[in-house]
Amino acid sequence: MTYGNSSARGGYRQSLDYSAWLQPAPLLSGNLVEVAPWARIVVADHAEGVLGTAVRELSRGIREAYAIDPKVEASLRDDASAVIVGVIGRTAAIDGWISPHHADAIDDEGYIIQPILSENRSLLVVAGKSEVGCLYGVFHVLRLVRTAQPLTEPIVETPINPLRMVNHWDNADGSIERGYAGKSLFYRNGDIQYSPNRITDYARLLASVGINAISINNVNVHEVETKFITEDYLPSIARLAELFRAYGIRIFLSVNFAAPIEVGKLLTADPLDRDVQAWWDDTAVRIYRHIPDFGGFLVKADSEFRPGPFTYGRNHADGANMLARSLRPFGGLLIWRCFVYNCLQDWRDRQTDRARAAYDHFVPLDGTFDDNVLLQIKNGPMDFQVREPVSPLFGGLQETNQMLEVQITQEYTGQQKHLCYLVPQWKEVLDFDTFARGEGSTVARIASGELFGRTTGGMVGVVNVGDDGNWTGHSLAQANLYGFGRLAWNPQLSSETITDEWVRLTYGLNDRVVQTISQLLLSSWRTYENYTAPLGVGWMVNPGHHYGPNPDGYEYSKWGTYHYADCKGIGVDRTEEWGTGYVGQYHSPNRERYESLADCPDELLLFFHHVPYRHQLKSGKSVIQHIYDTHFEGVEQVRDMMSKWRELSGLIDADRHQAVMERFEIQFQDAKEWRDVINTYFYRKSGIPDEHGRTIY
Ligand code: GCV
Repeated sequence: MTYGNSSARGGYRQSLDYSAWLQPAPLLSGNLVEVAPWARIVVADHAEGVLGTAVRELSRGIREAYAIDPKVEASLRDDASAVIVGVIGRTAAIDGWISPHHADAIDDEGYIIQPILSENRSLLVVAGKSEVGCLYGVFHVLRLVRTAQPLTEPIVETPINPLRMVNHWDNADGSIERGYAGKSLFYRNGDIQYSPNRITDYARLLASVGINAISINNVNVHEVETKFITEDYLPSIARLAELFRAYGIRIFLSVNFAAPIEVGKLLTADPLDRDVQAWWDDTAVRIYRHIPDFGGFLVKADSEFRPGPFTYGRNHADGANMLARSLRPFGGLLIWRCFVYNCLQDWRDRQTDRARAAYDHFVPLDGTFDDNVLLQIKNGPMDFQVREPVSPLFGGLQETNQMLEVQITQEYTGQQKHLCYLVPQWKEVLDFDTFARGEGSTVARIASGELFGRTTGGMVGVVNVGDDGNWTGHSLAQANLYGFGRLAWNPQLSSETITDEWVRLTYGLNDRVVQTISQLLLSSWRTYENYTAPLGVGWMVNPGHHYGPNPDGYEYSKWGTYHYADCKGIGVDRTEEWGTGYVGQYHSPNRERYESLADCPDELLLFFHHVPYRHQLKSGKSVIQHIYDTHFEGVEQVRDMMSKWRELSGLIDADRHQAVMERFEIQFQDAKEWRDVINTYFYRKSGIPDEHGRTIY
């Protein structure tokens, strides 16, 4: 069941890289922070379950920050200073310290941090309505301690999104689809194998940013993983679930829609067949017997050759509701992905538009999904490109629970070899106004369920973690995981706040370090966009692995991913008047803005319009000159990033400095390749030279 590579790999569990954003504070600040008076005693009414985890995390954090071992006591002594951790209405020691007004402001997972200072004692109360609320409160306290911030005012926090989830695309053979940080943390050689210590360390990283759900296997469910729902695998999965449960994280499984045939030996997987429903009902009973707090199923159906209800002439709601009904008696959720399109398209056909597909499939079904179903919607209509418009399903679906899916793993954004910090991209998505209920109908409000008064909602990220010693391959890619969690907790946080927090927690409090790394992170998405596919056109990558430039790599393929560059111009006409009509899936005024060549934002121009190379952008440049300029500029920006990073030598630890430097060197070489391939491609297509006479091949 377990594997021993954490010790075999020479104790990387002690490395700074491994600690990620949970660095011991003295290491960060260079000297011990003055001991907080409350830190010597931790009061908690018991030390088991998630509250036990909270107490252990708090004790550990205090030990690391102040080099003292706090005493853990069951009740509060009259005159003692202490930190009290407890559940409102249950823990006697917090009675009277929490104002009803604060208590009313939090939900089940929220918390209140209440400092109480008097002449003779100093108390810090960390209270939640549940044990997991206490755990989140503890992590908040430790975040402040670790970044040397004052703890003098009350803090009242409650998560905006009910579900804050990561999806693993891990396979039983240990590989990870689109994984760039080593092998799976959960599997080896076709079996469930893991290091319990490593899983616990992972769970604490996730919980520290508020993640409360995890799906542990690839949405492309292969032969072995199809059997995860059987007695052969459930005992091991239950032990894994236990490790996550200690941190308030519920596990989900991706399931194969055809499992009734492949595992159950039925002749059909038709969602309206009674035997099929009974088979899934039995399966749910079996799973909950092993994992009483099992989260539910995640399903990719009728997508990229995965089986689904279409085979039986049924629709997505038939499929999703059938599974949801098996889970309902246990409080389980059924998450159904909307990444559905025709992946056997003919490139000659210019009317079929992959961008339209999700909306066309799902909007007609709005209102027909059960209450414990959530539709999981990728941020854009295509597939995690460096730049896409927001999926019009947000705002299109109004009577269905939904989740926003983003890709933390950098499939199309440099595969964790390149620095590409995606928090600013996700912020743009969350802040996008769909106008579905007039102004202010943002994606953030839709995903959380608030705008349409839904029963649940949330954010999910395809995670970027593997068994590499630093979790994410590129050390700085840890910031994407951290930022995802923080945004899922509160989409209103700014990119700057999240970035500043992460850098301080991970690299310490030196101002120069904080400013330099923050700036590198915050500019990196735009830099990556500059030297890769321009103006929202996407895709110009090598087929299959999706790394490196190949402008025609997908141009004559079946995947529906075309840019239509010829000698005169480039871009996809998705207008209602002349094109595929995709623009019509947006509400006004987005619809009019995208339809109009004059109003369409530059960065999405080629997503919505086919234009001549000399078409003038709002910036005043022609499309072709913009392409040349951004590609030359992008490479210079990477050069600049490298020199900024070089200047941090001596200010941060040598190991991480060196490892990141090596990644920058790869990024620099690759950015030059991108620049030259893309510029040359467009020069050869258009015959238009660069105004500045720079080298194009
Ligand atoms: C898990 C893209 C990726 C696939 C992925 C798919 C999905 O097409 O390239 O690897 O499959 O998205 O999101 O299901």
